[in-house]
Amino acid sequence: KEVTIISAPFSAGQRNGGVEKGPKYLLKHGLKEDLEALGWKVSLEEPLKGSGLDLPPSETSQEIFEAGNSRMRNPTIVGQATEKIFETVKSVAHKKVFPLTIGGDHAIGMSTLAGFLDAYPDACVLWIDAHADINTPDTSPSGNLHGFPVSFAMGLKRDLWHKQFDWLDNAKTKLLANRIAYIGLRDVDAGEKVILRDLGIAAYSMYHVDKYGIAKVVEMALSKINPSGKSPVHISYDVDALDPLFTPATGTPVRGGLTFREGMYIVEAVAETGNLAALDIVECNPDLAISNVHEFDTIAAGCAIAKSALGETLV
Ligand code: DIR
Ligand code: MN
Ligand code: MN
Ligand code: MN
Repeated sequence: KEVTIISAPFSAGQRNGGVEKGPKYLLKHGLKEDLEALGWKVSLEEPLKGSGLDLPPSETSQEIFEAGNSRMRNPTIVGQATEKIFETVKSVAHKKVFPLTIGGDHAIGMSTLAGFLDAYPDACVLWIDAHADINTPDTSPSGNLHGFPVSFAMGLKRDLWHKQFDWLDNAKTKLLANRIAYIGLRDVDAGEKVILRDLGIAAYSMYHVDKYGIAKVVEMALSKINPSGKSPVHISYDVDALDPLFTPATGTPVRGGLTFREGMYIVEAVAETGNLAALDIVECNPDLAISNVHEFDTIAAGCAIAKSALGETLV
């Protein structure tokens, strides 16, 4: 049992400063020690260290890349940082070590998906999020690259990309539409809805959680993306999937989210299958906490996701 925590203090995929502090806070809260207490051998990788790519938006010049009716913000910095994180996730995954990537904003999802799929071409993905993060340069209302990682990992609208994302062409395996399912959706952009529908992607919104209950939703999601029950599962967990009651310190909170227990149940249930082989925890932004309680709750929730995913049981 070996896990590498990949620290990704990165914020250029969106416009709130502070999300780059997520890894530091999660580690200070005791993430590494908690996993060691569960019997894991834990190491730490910091692919952005010394690169200057970990600065908050206020300290970097803002770039907008436009082509026709398509747009993305800060492609140079995001492209450089995500390539470095990709290389690290890829090498950890090829060593058969569990990559636990902590953000940082969700733009790093393109790195973790591409890196994990490079080592495990049959991998499938659960994307736990209020948002679908499958915008393309011509659908994004914001241009923020944390809203793009799924479409990049799939290679959608490749001709509209900035050249800084050419590294994705070197990733061995593209994410296929029948290998990803969403849970927790409740703020999906109009263009994203079209993509989800056209590609037939399994998307369980909060409506489905209410209707079927979380246990059934997890079961349905896994049977769609992993019908054999034998493929490794990557969970990319945006803490804004949880209701803002539980993770208030995040950049794009949306009411009506998962309860704390529903959120933990998802990772517990996948862990129980024995197939969970990679995890991302992203979008903890301590600067957006308006009280110490907000900060504590959000960071504690991030750590709880990691513990539940890596084998902590309640009794
Ligand atoms: C929105 C917000 N769909 C966008 N995305 C967020 O800007 O593309 N993802 N917040 O986590
Ligand atoms: Mn989100
Ligand atoms: Mn939105
Ligand atoms: Mn997200």
